[in-house]
Amino acid sequence: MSSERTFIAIKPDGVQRGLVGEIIARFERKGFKLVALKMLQPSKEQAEGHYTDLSSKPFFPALVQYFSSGPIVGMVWEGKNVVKSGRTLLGATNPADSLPGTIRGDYAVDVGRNVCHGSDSVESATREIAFWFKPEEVVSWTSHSANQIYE
Ligand code: DAT
Ligand code: MG
Repeated sequence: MSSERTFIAIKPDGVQRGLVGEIIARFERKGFKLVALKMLQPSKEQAEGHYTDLSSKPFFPALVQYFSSGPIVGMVWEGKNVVKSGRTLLGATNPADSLPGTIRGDYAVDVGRNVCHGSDSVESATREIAFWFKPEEVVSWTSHSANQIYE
């Protein structure tokens, strides 16, 4: 069984709109395993560090302002192909293009308020998990359901 991991965050709009439980439930029901979780208020510096690859984009200042505007819920989810599958659960970056059934397709309208973040590659996931979590905050555990989810 793969132990791939991804960093998923519920952004300030998702927290303010009461979507924390809904988003966690979608990853749980899919069959992925939660291995780390924290609520925190990102500083401007943390927001800039998280989105460092986008620092040259025109929307970067607004993105940083938004991401640091309220509490977020950061999580690490584990499972087979969880990086790519997590992106599928989130939906396209711009909610105008996100399909119904995805989180952004169901709950968001504007690209600058798209409710959730998910790592876009295994390399990004490794960097983001290390950015937001200490190693001891990520818990390795065995799910009772593992044999029902993986063949
Ligand atoms: P994603 O969050 O799907 O990985 P991204 O990494 O390209 O997308 O961009 C990070 C966030 O920046 C995205 O969730 C919303 C915002 N963003 C992206 N493109 C944007 C744009 N053209 N205008 C405004 N905000 C944008
Ligand atoms: Mg991204």
